[in-house]
Amino acid sequence: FDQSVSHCAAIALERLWPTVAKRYARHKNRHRLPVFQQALQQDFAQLYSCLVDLYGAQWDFYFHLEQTLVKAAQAWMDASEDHRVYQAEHNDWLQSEQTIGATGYVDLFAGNLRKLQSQIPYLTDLGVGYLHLMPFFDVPEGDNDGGYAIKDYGKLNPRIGTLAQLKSVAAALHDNKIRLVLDFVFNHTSDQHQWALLAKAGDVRYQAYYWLFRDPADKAPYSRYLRDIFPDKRAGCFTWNEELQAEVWTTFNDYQWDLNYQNPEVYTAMCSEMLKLVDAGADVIRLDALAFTWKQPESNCENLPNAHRLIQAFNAFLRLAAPGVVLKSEAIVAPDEVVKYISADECPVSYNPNLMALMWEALATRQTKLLIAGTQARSGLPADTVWVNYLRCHDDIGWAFADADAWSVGINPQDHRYFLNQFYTGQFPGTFAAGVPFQADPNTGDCRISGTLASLCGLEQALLTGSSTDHAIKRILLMHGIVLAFKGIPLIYLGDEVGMLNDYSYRADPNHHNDSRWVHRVRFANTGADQRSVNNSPQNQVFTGLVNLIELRRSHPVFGFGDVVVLPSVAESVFAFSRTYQGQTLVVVANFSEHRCHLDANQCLRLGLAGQANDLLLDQPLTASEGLELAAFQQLWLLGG
Ligand code: OTU
Repeated sequence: FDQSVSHCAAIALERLWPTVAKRYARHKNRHRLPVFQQALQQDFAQLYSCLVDLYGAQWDFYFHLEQTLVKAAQAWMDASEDHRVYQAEHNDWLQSEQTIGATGYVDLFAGNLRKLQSQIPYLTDLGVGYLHLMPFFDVPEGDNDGGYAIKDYGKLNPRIGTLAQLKSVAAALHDNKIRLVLDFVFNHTSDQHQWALLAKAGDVRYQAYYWLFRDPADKAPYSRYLRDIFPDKRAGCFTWNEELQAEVWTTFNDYQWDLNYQNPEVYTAMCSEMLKLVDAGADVIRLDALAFTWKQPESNCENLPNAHRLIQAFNAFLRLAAPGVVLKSEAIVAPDEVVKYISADECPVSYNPNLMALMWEALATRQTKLLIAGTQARSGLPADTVWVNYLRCHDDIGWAFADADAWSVGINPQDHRYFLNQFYTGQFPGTFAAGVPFQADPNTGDCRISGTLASLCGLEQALLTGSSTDHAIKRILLMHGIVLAFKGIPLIYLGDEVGMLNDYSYRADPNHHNDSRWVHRVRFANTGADQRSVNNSPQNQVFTGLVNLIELRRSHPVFGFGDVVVLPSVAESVFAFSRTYQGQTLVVVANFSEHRCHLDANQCLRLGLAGQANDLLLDQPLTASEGLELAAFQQLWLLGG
């Protein structure tokens, strides 16, 4: 008797298919049924295999399997033709040099969805083809973690707009070749979500949606192993609830209740919630806080094998329900853990926190040895997957480089993180950075960093002290340049393109004062963006410099599909990598120091530079055999034949 997964999946499908076929026999899109059936032949086994691993031992497994299949079928049958055709287009755009990413808050950037629609030309001028908007769903008034404590995934925050407006924005974005990225906040819901309210009212069915502990002894096998994610606000990951007379698992804020994915009903219910994002027009779904979704006793409950299995189950579901929609990983964890989320079967798209943290590290130290060591082994990805490279986002910066990489270049990682925190919070003598600590942990001395790109690069300090802004602007453009030249989707945090500075007004806001990330969540109108057309203003220098970099990237396919190789160290402050595509080679050479740096012919040779190459940035040929000169924070984009 063959009990292999594929065999069992085939039998399960044979048994379940008649239910689906019967249900949609008279559906207006019944002509789509055969295509769905074909897709199932190919992809059902993966869904089945994930669900067997996660829930196979539950007495009602078959019921949940059927539910999942029926939901996928329904999504497939009901989808509008336009939407489906757009989303099913080939995913080449992920790798393309044309794709520039941007991210921001609807309310901060534009006010509301209606006004956002009129800002689309601003985005297309920047070349944006990927737009991640922070969650704008129904949330409790007051503190709601910037939209990450959701009450209802099917309803919008009325200040932002209506579902109809969202759909019209999505259609307008698609008309402009901009893909829409929406958050699936699936690790937790708000404590005001209908499920949480029912749980509090005593409904045991919904109590089983969350992690409730009435007896501290039940909690101990978990709590002993967990680290504090928001130590600033609360010690431990649990919150006492009066109504339930129990502690609730709350990894983040006390009003964000972790969902219990051991319960298969939570998985199927969340599949439906995810489809609401698809229905609204999402092309990419960002899996928020995905590392925390599976819990297991005697483990730290981060990055567990079943967290991967769960994400794969969502991926497999999506492949059937809405092929073409792509999952993006938000694992801001150790580099070796980050890569485990990236594959065609799990998340084809992922933030690149390693590159991000290491670029800031190099900028502080003016040394690139850790940046080189940390990226050399970790930049290549499986086919059809892609990094999102970024400098800033709406969150903090954590020093998520690998300890082993630090040791390999003679750096003590613990001490170094302490130094970086001192440096970026403006406490290290001679620092240029104006950042604010986030979640400082008095027990470990650990913290993370808030602040805008420009403030962290020294623009705020230069303007405040009336000194030259030259180096700060060069740092900003160096950082943007690397992200634009590296392999992956470059992501701009809206406002950083005009050098926005920290906004300290959050300190007077009762809902935000204890969350320093609001220092870099700035109303677009307060970024000085209108100064970008005033010649030689800092905003103008940053904006025009960035636009130039973007235009260059978008005019050379090597920036898209070209494989990346991080080159060996040739000088203390130099970071170099090459990209090759269709016989063309690009070598990027960047100086992370304010001191000029001369590379002689030998050093150039070690970077693979021998004859003449054209520097795209200076728009002139350079002859490497005569050596190369790099000014303060200068980068060269050398294109050879
Ligand atoms: C995410 O970030 C969101 O991006 C945050 O804005 C939310 O506050 C949070 O989840 C809760 O929904 O701790 O400081 O990977 O770095 O998931 C940011 C681990 C966070 C965390 C990340 C989380």
